[in-house]
Amino acid sequence: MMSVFKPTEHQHVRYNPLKDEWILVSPHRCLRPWSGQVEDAVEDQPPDPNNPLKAGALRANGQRNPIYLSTYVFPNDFPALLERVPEPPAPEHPLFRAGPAKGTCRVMCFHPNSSMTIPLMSVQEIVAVVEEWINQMKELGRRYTWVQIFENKGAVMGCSNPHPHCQIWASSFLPNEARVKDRCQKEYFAEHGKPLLVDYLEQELERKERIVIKNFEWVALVPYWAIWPFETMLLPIRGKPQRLTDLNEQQKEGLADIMKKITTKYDNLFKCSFPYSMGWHGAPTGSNHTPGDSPHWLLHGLYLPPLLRSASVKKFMVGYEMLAQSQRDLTPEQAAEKLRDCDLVHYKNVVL
Ligand code: H2U
Repeated sequence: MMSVFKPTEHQHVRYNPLKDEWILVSPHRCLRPWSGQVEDAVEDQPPDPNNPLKAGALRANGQRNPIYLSTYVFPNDFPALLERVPEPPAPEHPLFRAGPAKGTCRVMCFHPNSSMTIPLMSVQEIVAVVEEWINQMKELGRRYTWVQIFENKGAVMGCSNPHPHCQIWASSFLPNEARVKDRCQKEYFAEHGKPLLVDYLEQELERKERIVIKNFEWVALVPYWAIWPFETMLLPIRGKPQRLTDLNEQQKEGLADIMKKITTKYDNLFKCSFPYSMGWHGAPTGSNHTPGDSPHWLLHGLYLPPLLRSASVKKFMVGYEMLAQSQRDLTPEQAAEKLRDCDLVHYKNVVL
C-alpha cells in the first residue's frame, strides 16, 4: 500500500503565484552522495591594496574616490546601460523584434572598510545603506521605468571585489522579472481585491513554518515556492509600502535590523561569509507613475544564495533547471528551520 504524502520525503511540484511558474521539490535527493565540484572557501580573500572601491582610491576611469566615511555612490565605469545611444530601427518581422534600451548604472559602496560586510556592520550603518537606496530610487525613479538595486556577494556569485557594495541599474524598460511580477500581482488584485503578497504574508504569519525571523516591522521567510536552497524574502508587516521610497523611519530601522540578523544567520549556517545575490522588487517607477498608484504591489527584498550543503558545495542550476524547470532538494520548511536554529551572534564575534 502507498504511504501517506510527506513533503520532506516525497517529491512534488509547488506553484509560484508571483511568477506563474512551478518548481519541483525533491527532498529525497538530499541523501545522495556528493563527489562533484566543491567551491573554494571564499572566507579570506586578501584585501586588494589597489581596490578601486576604497575611499581615496583611483578608479579605472582615472577619477579618485573621496575619503568617504559612510556610503558612497559613483557611476559604474563599465556600464551595461547608457543614456545616449542610437535606437534600433523598427522591426521588419515579428520574429526579429528589437527595441530601444536606455539607462544608467551606478556602484554604491556600503562602508569605507573593505573587510566589512552587512552582518558585521552596525544597525545604524545599515540604516545609512537603506537611506541611500531610497535616495537613489527617488532620483532615478523619476526618469526610469525600473531601478534595480542588487548586491552580488562572494566570488561564487560573480562579485569582482569583496569591498561591501551593491549595484544600481536603472532602465527605460521593465525587465522580465519585473514584468511578470507586475502582471501576476495585477491579476491577483483584480480577482481578490487585495495584494497577493499581503494575503501571502497573512497566511505565512499564521502558519509560521517558513518564518526565519521577525521584528516589529519586517519578516524574513523562506518562500513556499523558493528555488535556491536557502532563499529568503523580506516582507514589510505594516502599511503596504509599494516601493522603497514609501518606507517610514521605523520601517527603515526595522529593515536594517532584520538585514543584520538574516545575514548573520546566513554566515553562521556554514561558518563562512555567505555568498548571495540580493535585491529589491517594488512597483515600477518613471514619469507615468506616482506614489501609491500600484496597490497590487508589495515591496519585497530577496536573498538568493547558491550554497546547499556547506561553505564549499553549491546548488547547480543546470540540466533539468535549464531545460525543464527549477528543482530544489531540501524543502523550504527544512531550510527555514535550519536558519531559525542559527545563532544571532555572528561567529566572528563569539567570545569563547
Ligand atoms: P561587482 O563586484 O558586483 O561586479 O560590482 C563591482 C562593479 O564596480 C562592477 O560593475 C565597477 C564594475 O564595473 N567598477 C567601476 O565602476 N570602476 C572601477 O574602477 C572598478 C570596478
